[in-house]
Amino acid sequence: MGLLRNLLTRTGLLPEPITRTPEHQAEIDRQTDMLVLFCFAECPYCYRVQRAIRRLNLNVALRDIHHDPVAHDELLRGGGKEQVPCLRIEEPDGGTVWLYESADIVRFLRQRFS
Ligand SMILES: N[C@@H](CCC(=O)N[C@@H](CS)C(=O)NCC(=O)O)C(=O)O
Repeated sequence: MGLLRNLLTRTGLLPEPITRTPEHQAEIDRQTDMLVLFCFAECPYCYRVQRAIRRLNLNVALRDIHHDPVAHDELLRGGGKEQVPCLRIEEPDGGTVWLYESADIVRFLRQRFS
């Protein structure tokens, strides 16, 4: 592990991902295929959610609305507002939930994937 990475991990800035058996991770990966996080790089609330994603070792697709105009339009049309972070959840029954608020997104991810 590099020095910087080591320092960031020890100070809690870069949380160590939890580990799972390959089978369990594959099942989690299958479930997280249904998730997309709309965000942008300079947003501290997005960083908070991305830390949780890293900690929980989730493969969640990221869409940067400042660099992806299609993602920007999708968020606005689907979620109803331009605010990030927003987690798009495609439910097994075909429904779609647009979950705003970093604290609510982190709570959802922890409840579902801890
Ligand atoms: N309370 C929200 C705050 C999110 C927020 O303020 N995001 C900013 C970017 S850092 C944003 O999207 N602002 C544009 C807007 O609200 O329309 C959270 O915790 O997620």
